[in-house]
Amino acid sequence: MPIAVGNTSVYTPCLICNTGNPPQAVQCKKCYAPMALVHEAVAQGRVPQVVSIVGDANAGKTVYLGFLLDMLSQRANQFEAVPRGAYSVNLQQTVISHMAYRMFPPKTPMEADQWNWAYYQVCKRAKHTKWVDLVMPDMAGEAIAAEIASPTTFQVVQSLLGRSVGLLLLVDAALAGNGSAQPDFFALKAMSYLDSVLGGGRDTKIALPIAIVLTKADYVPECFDDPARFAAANLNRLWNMCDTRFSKVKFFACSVVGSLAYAVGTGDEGVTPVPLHTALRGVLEPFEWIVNQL
Ligand SMILES: Nc1nc2c(ncn2[C@@H]2O[C@H](COP(=O)(O)OP(=O)(O)OP(=O)(O)O)[C@@H](O)[C@H]2O)c(=O)[nH]1
Ligand SMILES: [Mg+2]
Ligand SMILES: [Zn+2]
Repeated sequence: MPIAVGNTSVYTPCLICNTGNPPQAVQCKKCYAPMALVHEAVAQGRVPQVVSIVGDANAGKTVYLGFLLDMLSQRANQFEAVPRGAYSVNLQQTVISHMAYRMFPPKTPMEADQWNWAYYQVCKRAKHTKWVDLVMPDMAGEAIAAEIASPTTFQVVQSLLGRSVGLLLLVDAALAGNGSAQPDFFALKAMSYLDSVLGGGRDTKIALPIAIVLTKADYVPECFDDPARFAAANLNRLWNMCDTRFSKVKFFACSVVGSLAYAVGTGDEGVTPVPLHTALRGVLEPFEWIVNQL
């Protein structure tokens, strides 16, 4: 869908922020989204839907998204997923290969031009098979926090959230269960930011489907029994905000490791958790719920 600007040059609008880019551009010059998203969407003849994954730094976004995409490509629970473009496989490959060496993947860099983007065609084999095209970027927690603290510092975050048809908000349940108020405050800020970006009126609740995923639930197993109750008790500010302002919110618990060891270095690098084996619990459910809402 190239658009003509002036009468000489042809620019391609970015799928995420609409900025015109030269046809040979690899990344959008404004938000760094891969221009391959646009080319793929043109080839498909359909505009994909964006599902964003947000959460504080270290909440578990990269690990979660990597495993989710891998489960989808392995046809978990009758899902089928086709990556559109080889770049879409990078994130899943990074996460799986690190975990095979018993390491968690590295922290996502703050620079948006280094984020991994995944563009997948997903469907669930059922009576009425419905394919959905999804774009899911792996954003850095620090960038999300910076944008929430002073809107427009990371324009791409705002453009993405404004374009999203569903949202996964990841919250560190282990921290919250340990009595830290940080996850609650971050999530509360994120929801209030969303409230203003999506611009709901005072009396109308926001209908965007939001799955709140309580990560690292292996540390707090009671989270699996009743995630909503865990949130009401340990993330009370978030829970109240959701109740007042958002109409489609559901809480989920998730964990990707079965057992952990702790490695202590000789220097001052501190203690590193070593994932001894992978045991996925609750990874697919939040995603499936979002897809069912679309
Ligand atoms: N026990 C446990 N730890 C986890 C789990 N998922 C993630 N972690 C830990 O959380 C850390 C951060 O995970 P990431 O996925 O890199 O977090 P992130 O949200 O992408 O962080 P940024 O890239 O900084 O935004 C990992 O290095 C692990 O130590 C889990 O299911 N169980
Ligand atoms: Mg990350
Ligand atoms: Zn852009």
